[in-house]
Amino acid sequence: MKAASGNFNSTGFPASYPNDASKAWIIDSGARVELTFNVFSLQSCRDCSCDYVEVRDGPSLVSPLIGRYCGNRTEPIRVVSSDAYLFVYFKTDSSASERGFNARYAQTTSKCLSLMFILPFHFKAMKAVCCYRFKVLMGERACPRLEESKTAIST
Ligand SMILES: [Ca+2]
Repeated sequence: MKAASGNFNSTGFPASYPNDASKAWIIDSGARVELTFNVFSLQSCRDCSCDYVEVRDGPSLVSPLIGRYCGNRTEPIRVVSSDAYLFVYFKTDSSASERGFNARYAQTTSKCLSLMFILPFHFKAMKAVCCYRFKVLMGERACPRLEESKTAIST
């Protein structure tokens, strides 16, 4: 999707998504992009192994993983890329489906905005900033590499 902003949904949304399906979206917004899942309701399984959405910081399935999401979220999931691209992959297994998701993306001019980031696997909300830079922990220094930020997440 090559546009400054746009919307996309899981297949069939707001009706239940199909089983045994997979679909990928590549967002190319021309600038750093903020992606928000406003509605998010997927089957919930341990480690998001049944139905899930993966978001990657770049244009392909080998770009760094930002998070794998599943379950029913009452708070929006927000992700900010470090460049113009995000890769979104939606995968479902052979049984049980939910309503799915509705997502919106838009260019963001903010250097590192404050956002609520929901940790994959832990369902734990924390105040964070883009590039996984934790404002509270790390202050206003430059964005760390992903490895470094994973360390920050786990502490
Ligand atoms: Ca399923």
